[in-house]
Amino acid sequence: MRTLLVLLTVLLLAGGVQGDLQPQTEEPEIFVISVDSTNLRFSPSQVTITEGDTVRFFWSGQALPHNAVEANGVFDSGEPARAVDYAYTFERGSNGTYDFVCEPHASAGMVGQITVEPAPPLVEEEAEEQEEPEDTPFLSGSATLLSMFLAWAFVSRRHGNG
Ligand SMILES: [Cu+2]
Repeated sequence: MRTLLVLLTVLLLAGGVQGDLQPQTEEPEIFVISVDSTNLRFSPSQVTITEGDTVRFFWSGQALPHNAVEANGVFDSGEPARAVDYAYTFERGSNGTYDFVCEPHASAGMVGQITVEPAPPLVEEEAEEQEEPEDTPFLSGSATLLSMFLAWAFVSRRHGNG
């Protein structure tokens, strides 16, 4: 009988632990910026991302050498090249607007803009305010089961003693 009680308690605890699990935040994404068929435009030239995301400047076999340099030097893919694979991750707190150019072709209009939106609050921050109604039936179900079992155990013990 004690084993059963332990088993029920474990089940109850497992339910409690499950209730503490928070939904995952969105996975960081990678946005690829390449060069379009005109050879003088980024493609896409404008992206909107979220903090934590990565922008990857990626092209190869280009007719002309290109690079991607942020106006304030936040990122810089280096010397213009026909093949570039350069990634920059916008960390939490980096929200804002970032203009970048291809240095050799900036005057030809080879420019772009990255808009970084703030990331949602950290999971830990919202953990306490978040209600999880879907877990309540299971928890209360386990609690009911446990109290019913305890009552039964109590009664049967009294009968045994009497
Ligand atoms: Cu260029």
